[in-house]
Amino acid sequence: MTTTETDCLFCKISAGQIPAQITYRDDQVLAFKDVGPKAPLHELVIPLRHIATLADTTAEDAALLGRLMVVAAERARESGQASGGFRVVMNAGADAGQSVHHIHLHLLGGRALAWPPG
Ligand code: DGP
Repeated sequence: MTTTETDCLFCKISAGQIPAQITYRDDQVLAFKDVGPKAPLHELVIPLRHIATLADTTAEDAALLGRLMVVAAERARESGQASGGFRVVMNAGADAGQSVHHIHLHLLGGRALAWPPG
């Protein structure tokens, strides 16, 4: 089931109301290129269902969260840009720098990635 929030940027992207470079879509998950890429490969993987932050998830969301990871891995493979490795990260809340309040995995690759992130 998909739910959308009127003011949510990523709900608007999933509804086609705001353009994005879509790389993957199924009945629950969407992936698209980040508008300000921080690596040669930088895509966002989101659920179609609006969930504001990872802190709002419960055990009922486990399968959906797993699907986000599986899609990220598929995109890493299919992109051809992550043979040396890749990273998936989800910012949750203000201190982590979450700026769009619809959960999303960042898929980053195509260059060596420093650790730890800032
Ligand atoms: P975060 O800071 O973790 O909430 O990441 C939000 C990401 O969303 C950030 O890397 C930039 C990206 N972003 C923001 N607005 C847009 C947009 O309109 N289109 C696309 N494709 N990405 C966006």
